[in-house]
Parts: sequence; C-alpha cells; structure tokens
Amino acid sequence: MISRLDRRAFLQSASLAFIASLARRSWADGGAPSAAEDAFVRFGSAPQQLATPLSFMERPITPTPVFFVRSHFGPPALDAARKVAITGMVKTPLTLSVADLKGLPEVTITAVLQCAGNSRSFIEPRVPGVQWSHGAMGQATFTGVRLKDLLEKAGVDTKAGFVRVSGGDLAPKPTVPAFIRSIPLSRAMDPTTLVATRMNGEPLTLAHGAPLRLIVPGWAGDHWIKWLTTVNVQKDEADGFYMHTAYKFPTEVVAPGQPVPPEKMKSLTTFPVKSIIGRPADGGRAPIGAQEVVGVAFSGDAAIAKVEVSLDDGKTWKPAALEGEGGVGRWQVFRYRFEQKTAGRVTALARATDRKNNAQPEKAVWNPSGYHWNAWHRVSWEVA
Ligand SMILES: Nc1nc2c(c(=O)[nH]1)N[C@H]1C(S)=C(S)[C@@H](COP(=O)(O)O)O[C@H]1N2
Ligand SMILES: [Mo]
Repeated sequence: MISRLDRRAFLQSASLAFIASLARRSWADGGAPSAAEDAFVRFGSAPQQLATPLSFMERPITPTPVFFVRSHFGPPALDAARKVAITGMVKTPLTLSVADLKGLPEVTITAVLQCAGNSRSFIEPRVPGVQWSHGAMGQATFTGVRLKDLLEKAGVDTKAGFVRVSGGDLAPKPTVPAFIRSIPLSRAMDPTTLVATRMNGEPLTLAHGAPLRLIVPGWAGDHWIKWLTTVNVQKDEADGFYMHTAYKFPTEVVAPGQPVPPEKMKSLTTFPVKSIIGRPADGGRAPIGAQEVVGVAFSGDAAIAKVEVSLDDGKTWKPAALEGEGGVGRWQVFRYRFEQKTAGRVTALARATDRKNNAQPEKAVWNPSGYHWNAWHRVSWEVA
C-alpha cells in the first residue's frame, strides 16, 4: 500500500520524530517547499521506506529533507561518537570517530544514491520486495575522507581481496540475518569510495547514516553502509543472506517469471544507464504553446553522452540539452523544449546513452528481485 504523507502526518508520528528536526531546517536550495512538495511517499507502515517525490527529479541536488530513505531494520540510536573500526587483515587496526578523521584530506563528491530496487513496481511480471516507483534515488554532495587513506594507514595485507562492511543497526531478532555487505578491495581502494560525515554540506542526519557512512559512487545503494562501524579486511567475499541470496542478478537473460539457479547469479555492482522525467507529471495538464520535458540521467558505468526525447512513441528521437557537470554515477539534468500548437494528449519518452555506449533499453531486463529497472520512461499529459 502506498500513501502520501503530508507534513502534519509526519510530525504526528512518533516513530518519525527524527524527521521533525529535518522539516524545521531550511531547504538546501532555499525557499520553503509547497505543501505538495513537502511530502514523502511512504510504503505500508514502515517509516524506513520513504520515497523522493518525482517532481524533484529535475534538480541537480535532491534536498536532504526529501531524500529517499531505505533502511532494513531502522536506525540505531543517534550516537555522534560512534566509531568505525578498520580491522581484519591489516597491520595496525584503527578505531576512528568523526574527530579522528580531521587530519586526512577532505573530499567532496556529487553522486547518485539509488536503491537497487528503485522502479521495481514496473517489472513485469511483478516480483516481491518494496514496490518502489522511481523515488528510491536522489543526488547529493557527500563530504568525507577516502576509505583508501584509512586502509593505507592501517596497512592492508597483500593477500586481502575484500572488505566486509556493516553498520550499527541491529536486526530485530537473532534469527534475522545481519545487514552485511562485501566490497572487492579494488573498489574499496577507488579514490571515490568515501567514509562520509556530511551530506549536502550538513552533518549526516540519522536517517542517512550519522555519524559515518560509506559512499560508493556508481554502485547500488546497498553498498553505501549507514551508521558505519566495521570495515573488516578479508581474503574472501563474506557469506550470509545479504551476500548469498540478496542483491544478485542473473548472469544471462532469463525468461520472465523463471526461477534462476544460484550458480547463475552474481552480486550487483554498478547501476545501469537510466533517465527519468521529473516534469511534466504523468496525467497532468498544460496550456497550448511552449512545453518542457525535464529530468535526470545517469549511469554507474560512465558519464552520460546524450539524452533523447521522442514524441511519437519511439519512432524518432530529438537530442535534449544536458546541464551541469557529468561523471560516473553522477546525474545531469536534461531539458527538451518544443511547441505544441494543438490541443490533445502528448506522450514523451526519454532515453539516455552513456559514454561507454550503454543505451537505456525500451524494456528492462526481467530478474527475480526486480533490480535495476531502467526502461524508457514514458509520461503523458493533456494539452488544452
Ligand atoms: N547499516 C545499513 N546501511 C544501509 C542500509 C541498511 O539497512 N543498514 N540500507 C542500504 C540500502 S539497501 C540503501 S538503498 C541505502 C539507502 O540510503 P538512504 O536511506 O540514505 O537513502 O542505504 C544502504 N545502507
Ligand atoms: Mo537498497
């Protein structure tokens, strides 16, 4: 069940008390939000699943108060002094708080954070999991230190191959598996992999992982560990439900609805090329005359090369203008303007292509968990 939550409903909800402090804060890009904007889409009764409204998918930066939230078990108590341990196959294990990171080079990266299950509700046939529309993504600036600098300080064993990362949130009962992910050492040492302390220029909020979280630009959100407590350097990939069973994608195309044997599944890494139209809203209205199709486009594999828009159901495509700086795992706003001289229904499609020539497909690849949906986004509105 999906319900829209207005600010009042938010503030009345005790379990969302942490959001209250956010709502009182000024908006990252200035100006008070309208009533319609100041709403999350909430899934069922779980406050840990909050979606960013589609209308924000036309901005370079997603304001923190509407940045989607996805937490398997909910946040642990806020503890500004929580430390991260760099342990396992290292010469000198380290235990570091935010204050202990001060001496290291500070890095700020603008990156898309997208849940692997974003847009899952559009997979046909449908699959279980949080039935996200397109709101399980956002772009923010993240500030922190390179994980590489911490690993080098600790001195990584030459036989190490992975880091097992986990946070301070606990499964609700002992029989529920802990949320643990493994990341190849090569990706952990990538200069864009950060231990972040700030988001959009402010200290991380509890919902987004305060005081420390991992940033893995280009990779699906499940690697971006919140409330980070442990970076355990290991020889092999970690085991457990969240590596073994969850976040896997078939190694070859499978027939929709077909079960896939475990040996034909591999762990997710980067998210594929995608564009989403933020405006006009599907089902909306606009006066005859100038029309504007605006959205965001990104790829976990390369910077965006182009975004095209079609007004004839994919028969012909026109290039949209790209705004802002491009990069791997970073979104750019695209804009396409045209004149609509007659009344009637208009349908726009958008498709992005990245610099490795990966093109957004007409239909997404079906997979058992509905990850990485990235089909052409289609929006219709009434011109009158
Ligand atoms: N410790 C911890 N980190 C976590 C999670 C979690 O449940 N626990 N959820 C992950 C998933 S699946 C996603 S998509 C992102 C969501 O980040 P956000 O809530 O800041 O948007 O956090 C990731 N990091
Ligand atoms: Mo996720």
